[in-house]
Amino acid sequence: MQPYTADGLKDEIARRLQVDKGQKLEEASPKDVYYALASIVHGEIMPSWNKTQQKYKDKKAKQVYYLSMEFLIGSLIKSNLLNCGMLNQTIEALRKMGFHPEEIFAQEQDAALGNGGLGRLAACFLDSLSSLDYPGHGHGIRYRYGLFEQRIIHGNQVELPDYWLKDAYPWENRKEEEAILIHFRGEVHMFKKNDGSLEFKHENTDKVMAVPYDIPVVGYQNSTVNTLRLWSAEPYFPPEENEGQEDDFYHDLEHQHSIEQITGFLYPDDSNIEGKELRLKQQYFLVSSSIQNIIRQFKENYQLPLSRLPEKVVIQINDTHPSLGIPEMMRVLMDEENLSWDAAWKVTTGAFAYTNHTTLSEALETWPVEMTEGLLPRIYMIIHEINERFCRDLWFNHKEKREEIPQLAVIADGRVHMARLAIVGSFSVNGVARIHTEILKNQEMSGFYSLYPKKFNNKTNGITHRRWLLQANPGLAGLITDVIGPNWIRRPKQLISLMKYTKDRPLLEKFASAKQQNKQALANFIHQRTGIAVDPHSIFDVQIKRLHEYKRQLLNIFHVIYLYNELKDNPQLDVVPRTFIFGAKAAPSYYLAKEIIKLINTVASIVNYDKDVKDKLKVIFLENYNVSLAEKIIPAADISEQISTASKEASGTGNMKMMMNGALTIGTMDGANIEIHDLVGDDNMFIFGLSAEQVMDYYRHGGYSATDIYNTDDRVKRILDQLKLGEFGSQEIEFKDIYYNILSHNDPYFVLKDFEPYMEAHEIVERTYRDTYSWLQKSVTNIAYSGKFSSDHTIQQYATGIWNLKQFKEKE
Ligand code: DL6
Repeated sequence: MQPYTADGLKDEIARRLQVDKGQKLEEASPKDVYYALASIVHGEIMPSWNKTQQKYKDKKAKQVYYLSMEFLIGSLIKSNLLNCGMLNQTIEALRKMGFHPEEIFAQEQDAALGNGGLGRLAACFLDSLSSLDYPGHGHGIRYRYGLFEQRIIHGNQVELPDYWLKDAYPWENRKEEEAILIHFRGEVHMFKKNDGSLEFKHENTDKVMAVPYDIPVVGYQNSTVNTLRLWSAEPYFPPEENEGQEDDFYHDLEHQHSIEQITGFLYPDDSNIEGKELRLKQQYFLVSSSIQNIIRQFKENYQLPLSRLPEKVVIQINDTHPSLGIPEMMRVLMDEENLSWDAAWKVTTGAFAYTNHTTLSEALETWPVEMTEGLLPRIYMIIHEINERFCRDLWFNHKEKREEIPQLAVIADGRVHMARLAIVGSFSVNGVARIHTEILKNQEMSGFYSLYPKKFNNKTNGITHRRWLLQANPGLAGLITDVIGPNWIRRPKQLISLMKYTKDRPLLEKFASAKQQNKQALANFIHQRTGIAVDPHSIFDVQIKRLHEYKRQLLNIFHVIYLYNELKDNPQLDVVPRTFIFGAKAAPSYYLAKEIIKLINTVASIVNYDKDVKDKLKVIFLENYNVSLAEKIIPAADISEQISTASKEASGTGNMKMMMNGALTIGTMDGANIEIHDLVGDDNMFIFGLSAEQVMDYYRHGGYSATDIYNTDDRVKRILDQLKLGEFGSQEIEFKDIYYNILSHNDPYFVLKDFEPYMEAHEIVERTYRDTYSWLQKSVTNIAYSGKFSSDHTIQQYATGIWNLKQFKEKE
């Protein structure tokens, strides 16, 4: 990529404005400048993009395709500039032009094509694949509406549509010539061929065009550019049917609308899978276009028989959502490529690998047989056959499993079980943190684990340190480079060298000052957004993630209420001032989650204006939490709240992002917290609460009574009564559902059970914070050990442990 100087860039922006819009620089708005800049960067990327694809083709490299219903890529302008090696010059050029760089970057609306964890993970993985020179691409959906925009009105979450494409999106290239035809509904006819085998013809189908839009995925200063291919649904117009269309204008319009609906919006729930037919349509639309595309490219590029596809192609499915890819590949191989069942099965199961992201039972997808059969008759036939063969194998070859067949069958109780399909049809099944994988192996999927022990493996999640440290926290990143040199950028595990400096007081002061600047910037942002002045010297205590009962934002706000009560009782209490910062979206239909959002906002509206607590306590709920907001909050965090009910959080990745930015974790032994703990130990994080074993034991055998805690712990009783009696709300009934959910449903997520240990852990947090030197040592220790959680490391593990994929170096 061409090295631009700041002045060269400035001139080029001015030139583009003139040529493309007939505008002088002085007349240009921030949006105009953003588009001119994006077009320059895109132009820089294009040659490397073409070259990379050509190289893969010429060298017949093995490729991984990451299939995901979600890619939460956020904004790309800064990361593209960074990865192209143009970020510093751009900042300088924009300043010279009289613009505030952040204002220009903020013109790009986040591509919120994901709900949270699994979607953001996919985006980090793409970044690492390119940065490590792996031939790896994403396939997803180009939703016209991304995850809803959240507004808080009178404390309530209100959802607005996220029409992120209302302005042109400068990073995508429409590739109409590579469109693919998708078939829904219709009838399947069976014929006997001359050789006696059967042929299936799927006829009278509803046809939909899948049009790809390609987004470049730029590696970090290595000229590798992979592709994120997002599919958009459009009507299919066969040439002969074009005539006379105008006769049925309204019918056509309606038809067109129903087709475009397939990629109309992202389902906004990450844990409770709605059994809507449109969602099933989206899933098949994604996999059919991707699989047809992958097979077409394999045939064009490799000139090998399809039986050898697994040598050159591996398909990682992000959760069960793309598992229809398995029967879809079977369909293409058998019906279009004439492979036998056995040959097709060998290819398919040699190509697919499945990642599980949750053990929550409500998130495990199943689809009604009638719906699947009606919408996808040929696919259903294949799933049926997969199930028949699998059950037969169990019956005859695994006699010890006969009793378990109903719990293992792909089709059972009138439903298609997607996780079972994914396990049966793939060669690898992985969890996303050690404890999560152990729970899959020994509990949730134990029946399958004993059948296929070799399929199961762990791949602990990771995050791209380029976005989450280098780009989001330039102050800290620069300081690290000053101390240990720049090699950590390409080898993040080298952050460990920071351990040599944890006793260097003057240096620790510098770390403190980098954090302080970030806190000041966030305080300014909060003030501008909410009008509330927060003390930048208070502890910034942060919980940012989807709102879910198991993530226990409720426990956090109970702690806030407890502190508030203490301060009301004794306004002179000597406490370290705290600012509690929340960001969370609730699924629109998740009533209790929305009640918890309302509670947080209600508590905030009382605490923030109460003169008795003065500046000792502030509660901030930042609306519309998204990737860009995370980039502002994370560098400023002192405390990272990772307080899920143990056994429930598969991994978490916010824990890793905040650790990497020097926050100390208060958390349960859950998900990847355990692996953070392995590295930094009790001295450098605040662990509390029930273990996963204890939680599971209570679920199995009972023995926990929330009412007993309510009756014996005055602090808990006071808080719950305040909810019920309306102290935190205008009416008596305000938060009764939270109250009853805890007391009548026996506190399913153990909020009361963990309350006491959580309070104690927070007391330790406060004591530790008072000792600035020791706090800074712990903070730097966390940064030093965080390199292990770079997604570069995770991707290396996938590449060697599952994909058998090689880094593609120029010399090869
Ligand atoms: O693996 C990425 C991420 C994990 O870090 C979180 O622990 C997990 O909750 C999340 N799961 C999802 C979707 N859940 N479902 N279904 O985003 O995945």
